[in-house]
Amino acid sequence: TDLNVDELLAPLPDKVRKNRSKHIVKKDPSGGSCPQIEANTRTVPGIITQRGCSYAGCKGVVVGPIKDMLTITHGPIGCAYYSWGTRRNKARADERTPPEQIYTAMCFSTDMQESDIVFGGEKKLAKMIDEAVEIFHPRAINICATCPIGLIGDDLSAVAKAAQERHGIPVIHYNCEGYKGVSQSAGHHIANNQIMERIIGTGTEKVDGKYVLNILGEYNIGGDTWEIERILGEIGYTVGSTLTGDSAYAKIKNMHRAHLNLVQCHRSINYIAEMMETKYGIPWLKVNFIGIDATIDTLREIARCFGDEDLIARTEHVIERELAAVTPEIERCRKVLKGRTAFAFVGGSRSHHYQFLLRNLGMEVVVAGYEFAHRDDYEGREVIPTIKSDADSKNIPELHVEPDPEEYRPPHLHLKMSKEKYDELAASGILNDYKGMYPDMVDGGIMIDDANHFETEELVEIFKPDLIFTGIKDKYVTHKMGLPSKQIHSYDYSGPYTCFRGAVTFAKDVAHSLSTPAWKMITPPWEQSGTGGD
Ligand code: CFM
Ligand code: HCA
Repeated sequence: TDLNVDELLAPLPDKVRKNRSKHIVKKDPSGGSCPQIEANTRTVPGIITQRGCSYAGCKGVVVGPIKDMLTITHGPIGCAYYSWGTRRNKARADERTPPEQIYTAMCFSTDMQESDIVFGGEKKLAKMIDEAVEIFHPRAINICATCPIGLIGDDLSAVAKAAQERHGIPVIHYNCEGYKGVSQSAGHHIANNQIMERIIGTGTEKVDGKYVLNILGEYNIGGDTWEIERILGEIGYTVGSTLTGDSAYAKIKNMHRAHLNLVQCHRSINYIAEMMETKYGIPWLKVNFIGIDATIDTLREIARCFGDEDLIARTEHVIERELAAVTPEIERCRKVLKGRTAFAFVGGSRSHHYQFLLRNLGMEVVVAGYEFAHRDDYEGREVIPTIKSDADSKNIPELHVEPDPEEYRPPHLHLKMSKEKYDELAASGILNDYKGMYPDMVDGGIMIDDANHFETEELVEIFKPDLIFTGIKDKYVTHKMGLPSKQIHSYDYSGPYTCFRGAVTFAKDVAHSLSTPAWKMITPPWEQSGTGGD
């Protein structure tokens, strides 16, 4: 299918058409680098997009999953309620965190009322912190701001500081008011800054293990992290901490003691990866545990980073064993799915990652888009210096970090290799880099940033995909069009989808979804006669 972007956008008003055309790029079949795509800019008001807010990115995505921190949403009850458990970031007790110190299944909010909005909410927040400490005795507290808090000017920093002195535990505040940026992305950055300044590096424990890895940008949706940890553990790695799936304050503070940072979701956590590289000399490796071949490539690259022959041999052994266990089931599903096409519309990294898994099943993503990624997630990190900052991006402070006088060590020492060997590895380009989604798109495929409902419907008409990845806002719209949709944020109550076993669970879910005759029985409401259009 050859898409004519002008035709697609023709029904829109001139100004909107001009704006939206910059957010759509086609993969050039004759090769060449990625054309510039507009991203991380304001959505046209009135357009129905899937984006969320800065609070969602900070509380819902990055800090909320830290299981032993009691996270308070300062604001009216709605924001807390709608970020309560819907993301399916799982957590369980472990050797550092007993069950009674896990707060992720609970919901804490100051429940601001009209009089608090008028007279200020600082006293209410301070009282709530006291109450929370008295009842739960948490190790540390997060306070996340919602829109009205910034509007009425509550001084979170002062309240947090006073509470920290009163109770002798860290009380960390996040000025992540919903409007702070154009999407969730702003909230990721705000959360990254505070975690870096207030948590990482404050621990003094040595983390045991010859090869200690952190997993950044992995949130344990549906248990994803646990499957990754199982595989890494069997190869012989120690996972120091994740950020932030099933993570604990008690571990995050010692993250600077790891040897290598793996980055699964680049969008939400690249700031910390980069800052830890500068401050501690810990290199980072972009990984992908979604898809069988992607997992195999990732495991081989991690082993290559340390260059230890034993580790390389154990890696191959685990790959061989896992592959043998899943291949028959994958082949069965592949028979059903081969040759089918899909759209992938997710937040800021899965639209890329899941292309590998679908390819293993014989499927191809023909249209892919992120809700809130930046140009580098599409075009690769080399474009970062050319990204124009605007009033919205200037809203988020850039932290300035320097090598830590005590804790910095050059990267080759972290990786336990000679300077020469490290230079060779660095020259191969696998460290500290992300090439974005474009190189992995199918020839002629479409990348679309911040797609809206109008464009989604039009694109479905044109490409007639067999499957669409969506979130909750677009899922049912596409169902009504007779198109199977996979909720690829929450996995529709399924998962884990990572590594080898996860690929089988995913393959079965998709094969079931595409084989059901239900889709053929649907007549969309707008094609039914006599409904009066309601
Ligand atoms: Fe990263 Fe995520 Fe995603 Fe994201 Fe999200 Fe998510 Fe997502 Mo929903 S951190 S960018 S802000 S991979 S919550 S676990 S599924 S939009 S593609
Ligand atoms: C968020 C969280 C979300 C929402 C998913 C959806 C998630 O962005 O605030 O729209 O269905 O994964 O839970 O992305």
